[in-house]
Amino acid sequence: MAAGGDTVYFRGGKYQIAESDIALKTGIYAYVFNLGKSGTSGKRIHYWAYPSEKPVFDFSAVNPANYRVVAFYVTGLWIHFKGLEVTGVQVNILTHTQSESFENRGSNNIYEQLSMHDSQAIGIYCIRGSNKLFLNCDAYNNYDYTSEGGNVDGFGCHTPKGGSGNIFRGCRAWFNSDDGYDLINEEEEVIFENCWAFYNGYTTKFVGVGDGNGFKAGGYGATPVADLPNPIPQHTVRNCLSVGNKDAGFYRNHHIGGGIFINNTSYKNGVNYNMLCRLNDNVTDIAGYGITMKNNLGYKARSSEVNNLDKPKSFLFNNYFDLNLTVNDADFLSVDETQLTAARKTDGSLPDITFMQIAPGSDLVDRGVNAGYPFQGKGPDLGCFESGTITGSELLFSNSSIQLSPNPFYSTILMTYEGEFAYTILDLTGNLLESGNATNSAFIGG
Ligand SMILES: [Ca+2]
Ligand SMILES: [Ca+2]
Ligand SMILES: [Ca+2]
Repeated sequence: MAAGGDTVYFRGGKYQIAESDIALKTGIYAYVFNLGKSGTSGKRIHYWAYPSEKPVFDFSAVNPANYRVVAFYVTGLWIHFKGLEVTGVQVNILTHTQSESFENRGSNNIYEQLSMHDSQAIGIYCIRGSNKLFLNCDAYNNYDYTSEGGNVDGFGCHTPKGGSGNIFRGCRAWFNSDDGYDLINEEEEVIFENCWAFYNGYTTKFVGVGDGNGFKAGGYGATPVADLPNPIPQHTVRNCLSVGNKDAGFYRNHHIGGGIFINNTSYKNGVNYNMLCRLNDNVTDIAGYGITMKNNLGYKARSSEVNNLDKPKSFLFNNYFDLNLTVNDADFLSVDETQLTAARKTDGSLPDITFMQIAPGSDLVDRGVNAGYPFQGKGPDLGCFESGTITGSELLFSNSSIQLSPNPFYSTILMTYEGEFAYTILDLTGNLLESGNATNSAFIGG
């Protein structure tokens, strides 16, 4: 049996899962793979694709009558999934229901380079656990055509109080029949960085099905006030891209106050930015207040660029809707949406695309305010892609140390590393600039 620090490799090819493989049935749930075994602090159990191979887990033959199907049920801690593909997860209940490709209940887990697609199930459904990283995952073509259809999100994060430190980075969600990312019922702050959402709320033939928000960043539905978290968490969405979703690109979903949106790009959504909030009673809908928005960009909303934003009661800096500028196709290197589904790079990171990249000479260049993140030129550009990206940077791994030698040097560096790490920054002549310790990631310098 795997223990902390071990790696279980899955060779490439198709794994046809059978109904007899169901590990556990409890209540209305059938859990196929029951992953309750934990690693230990800093020593994860790794369930990884064998290098450069693609294992595909096909659940299309698992269809137990009257059960919700959870393909991977993850209650263990300190687990790292990487490179697995999950498809064909079924729904067989005709009334309100849901199935899930992954359900997470453990803490300190990493979900990396996973692909959840062509199922009737939510990609990753996270309802317990803290300090999880969802890195470079894709959820697409997930549509429940058996029951009501509109309950399949690409990613859902709904952890109760204590489930803090959850981050989505470099993920994509498209053609999920409900929302791309959904945080309704999330009781701790969640961070989205460099994530994309497009064509959610539609079938692959663009038939409208569910809610269809790219980023549903909050809300508590009809939850009574006494059951709400205190304080109400305020999620951060930055450097994210939302395109052609059925409803809003970025949506507050009746959340109580607040929320942080920095350097996002919203294009051709029903509403590009819908900041609809509620008063503390969680009943009275009201225009968004206490919202922090910096350097956001929108273009070609189908019905409205910005809805439900109380500008005097929010903290707005250098957003396109308040600046004296014109956004048109000439501001971008490309408006070719087909680039959104380009293959990821070999390290799993998002593909380099020209779509929505700011063209040289555009009046969107350097029009942002310094939001505390790296930028090129005199200021951040508007939107999710900073122009003039440094090339020639390199990462050299030696033992447990990393040397960064971009030229010229960023004033701030985001270091992402699995587990705890120590860092020391020296200048070219060997003088100590900074040192410290961090877990998973750290912003250094600035
Ligand atoms: Ca949803
Ligand atoms: Ca322009
Ligand atoms: Ca700039």
